[in-house]
This record gives sequence, C-alpha cells and structure tokens, in this order.
Amino acid sequence: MQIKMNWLKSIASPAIALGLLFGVSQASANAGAVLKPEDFVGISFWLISMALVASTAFFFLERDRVSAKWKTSLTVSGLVTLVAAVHYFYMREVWVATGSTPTVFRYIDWLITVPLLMIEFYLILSAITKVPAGVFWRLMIGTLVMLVGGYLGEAGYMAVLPAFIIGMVGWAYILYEIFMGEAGKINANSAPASVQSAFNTMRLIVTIGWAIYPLGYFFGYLTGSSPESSANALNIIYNLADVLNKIAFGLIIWTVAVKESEGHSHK
Ligand SMILES: *C/C=C(C)/C=C/C=C(C)/C=C/C1=C(C)CCCC1(C)C
Repeated sequence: MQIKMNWLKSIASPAIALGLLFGVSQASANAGAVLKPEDFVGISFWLISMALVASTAFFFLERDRVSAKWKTSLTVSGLVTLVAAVHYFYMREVWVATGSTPTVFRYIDWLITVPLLMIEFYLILSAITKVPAGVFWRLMIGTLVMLVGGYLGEAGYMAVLPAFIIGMVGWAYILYEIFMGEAGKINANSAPASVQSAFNTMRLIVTIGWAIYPLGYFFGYLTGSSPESSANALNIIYNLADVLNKIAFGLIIWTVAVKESEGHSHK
C-alpha cells in the first residue's frame, strides 16, 4: 500500500501539469481569427501566453524538489501563471478579432492573481517563522482597495481621478506593510539571509514593476489623451510588465525555496 501511494504521489504533479497543458492548448485551438505576422501586440500576447504555460508546468513540477513548508509557495506561483495564461489566451483572441482589449479585461486577471502574489509575502515568512494573521489580512485589504479603486475609475462607475487616488492609497498601504509594517519587521528580524534577499527583491518588484500599471492609468486617463490612442503601446507595456511581475516574481520564490530546502535535510 505504501509503495502504491508513493507511486501515485510521484506521478500526481506531472499528470496535473500535462492535463493543464492540454486544457490550455484546447482553449487556444478554438481561436477563430488568425494572428498576422506584423501584429506585434498579438504576437506579444501569444509569446507571453506560452511563457506563462511553461512557467506553470515548471512551478508545479518543481514542488517535488522542495521541502514541505515551501510547497504552498510554489503552488501559488503556478496558480498565478496558470490563471494569467488562460486569461492571456482569451485576451489574444479578443485582440485579434477586434483590434483592442480594454484594460478593464485585465482586472479580471488581477482580481485573482494580485491577491495571490501578495499572499506569497505571507507564505515565505510563514515558511520560516510564525506570522500573525493580521499581516495576511492587511496585505489582502490593501490589494482589494487598490484594485477596486482602479476598476471603478476605468469602468466608468466613478470619476477617474478620485478612483485613481483610492487605488494609490491601497498600493501605498501594501508598500508600507512590506517595507515598514509588521511584514517588513518580521523579515528584517527573523528571516535567514536567503529569505531576506528574496523578500527584498520581491518588494522591489511590487514598487517598481507594479508602478507600470498606475502609470498606464495616469497616461491613459489623466493626461487628456484618449486611452484608445495608446492601446498598442499600453498592451505591450502591460504584457512585458506581467513577465516581470508574475514569472520573475515566481522564480525568485522558487530560488529561495530550493536553496532553503537543500540547506536542511528534513523533507
Ligand atoms: C500580474 C498583475 C499585476 C501584478 C497587476 C498589478 C496591478 C497594479 C499594481 C495596479 C495598480 C493601480 C494603482 C496603484 C492605482 C489605481 C489603478 C491601478 C489599479 C492600475
């Protein structure tokens, strides 16, 4: 029985990864319109979709390599890239068919992936020490305020400037928590060097990599130019930003998880 269970365990994650690849490739096979070779925005959607699928398989398979307390972090990294991959396939279809993908579409992805990215801060600290639940909730609340504020503005439920300010307050609250708040303090006081270095890089991404999105909002809505006129540039910028903020972010977590797991013999 024991042997059977081990066997089952060792094929479970490759099987999940393969199933996933199949599902996603089916989704793309249904695409009606054809991608044109000179359509750089469309090609960037396609390229990043594949990078996201590959990352998903990678993060799920690499769970086998890390010790138990790091597995959830890798699962969450894989979920972020999985949700984004499916969403990117859809956005590419919309782009190819209509020549536009309103930013509002991106909020559907963000509503799931951004809270998951924020949870990673809580998870990597939890892998090494006890972290109060308050940290988790503050990160979550900051994230929701940021996204709901931005959405209300972009979708036209609220004037764009006050909505932008609400979103910025949410982001500032997140930054405060990870730099100066309890999460930042736990990192500085209780985390080993490898975790601190990962935490520091992750929060730099949340500062610099994430700044691209409010800048897009600002130039799209608050400078008097119409959002449609900058749709091409904005889509390419957002697509590249997601490579940094979703794939590279996950790779940083993977690096520290492998390092910490190999340092200790307990699996
Ligand atoms: C994978 C997708 C990510 C990491 C998306 C992040 C999105 C943001 C950081 C959005 C931030 C915004 C503000 C700070 C102000 C209001 C407008 C938003 C929602 C674009």
